[in-house]
Amino acid sequence: SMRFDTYYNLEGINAWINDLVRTYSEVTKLVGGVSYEGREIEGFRISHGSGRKIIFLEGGLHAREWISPATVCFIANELLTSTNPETRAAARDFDWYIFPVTNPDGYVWSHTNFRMWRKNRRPIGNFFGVDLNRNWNSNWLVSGASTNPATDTYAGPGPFSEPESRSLSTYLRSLGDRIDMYLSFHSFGELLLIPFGNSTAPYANYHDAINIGRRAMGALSVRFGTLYRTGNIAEAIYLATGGSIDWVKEDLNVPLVYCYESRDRGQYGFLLPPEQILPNSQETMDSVLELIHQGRRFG
Ligand code: 0X9
Ligand code: ZN
Repeated sequence: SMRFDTYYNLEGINAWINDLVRTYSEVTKLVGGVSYEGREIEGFRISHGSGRKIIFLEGGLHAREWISPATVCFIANELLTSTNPETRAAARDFDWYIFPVTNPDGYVWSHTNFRMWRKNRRPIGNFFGVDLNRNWNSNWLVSGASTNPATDTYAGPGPFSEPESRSLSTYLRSLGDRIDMYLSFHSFGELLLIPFGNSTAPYANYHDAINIGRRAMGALSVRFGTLYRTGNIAEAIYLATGGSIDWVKEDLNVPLVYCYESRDRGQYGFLLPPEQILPNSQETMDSVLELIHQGRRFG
C-alpha cells in the first residue's frame, strides 16, 4: 500500500496502480492516452457496477506540482479503504476515473533532471516542452499563454498539438455525458478555481458552482484551518486560456468542474515538504466529499 510521507516517482505510482488492480475487484486499469515519449497515461476506475455517473480526477498535468499526484492517490486510497460512511457512499455512488499523472514525461523529468520542470517534453526547435494547461482547444492562445517555446506558458503550435492533451481529450469525449464532476489538481496558492480563464461572465450554473465551491472550502478548513479562496480563474488567479477545465466545461458540458491549487501559499511553493502530503490530502478529501454533498443539493 502507498505511504503518504514521501513523494513517489512515476514507476512507484504505476506499481501501486498495478497493486490496486490485483487487490480490489472494483478497480480496473485504464489508459487515458499516451505521451510524446511513448508512455501510457495510466489510470484506474473504481466502480461498484458500471453505468453510474462519473467523477474524474486529473492529476499531474504540471510536472513539478508533486502534491497533485500524491493527493489524487490519497483520495483513491480513501475511497478504497476508508470506513467513514460518507466516503463509502461516495465510492459506491459514482464511477471514479482517476489519473494521478497526466504528464508522465514531465513528471519523470522533474524527478530525474530538473525539479522545477512544468511542461511536457516534446522538442520544439531548440527548446523543449509545451504547457499542457495552455494547449486545450478552448480559447487557445487568447490570454495568459505564450507563443515562445522558451517559456513555461508556451501554448504549443496549435490547439491539441500535444499527444497528452489530445489523447486525454479524446478519452474524455468517449465518456460522453456521463461525467458529473471533473477535478483538476495543481499547486500552489490554496485556491479553488472555476471556468473560464478569460471571462468572469456568468454562465448557466456559475453562481451554483461558486456557492458549492465555497461550502466545500468551508469543509476543507475545518481540520487544520487552511483557508482556500474560491473564484473564477480570471478573477482569482490570472487570465489563462487553453486549460483543461475550460475545455471540459465548454466542450463536454460537465456540470461541475474545478481546479484545485493546493498548499501552500508560497513559503515552499512547488517544493512542499513531504510532511504536508498527509494534511493537504486529508483536508482536500474532506472538501471533495462536501463537493459531492453540495452538488446533490443543487442538482
Ligand atoms: O497557470 C496555470 O495553469 C494554473 N496555475 S499553476 O500555478 N498550477 O500553473 C492555473 C490555471 C487555471 N486555469 C485553468 N485551469 N484553466
Ligand atoms: Zn499547475
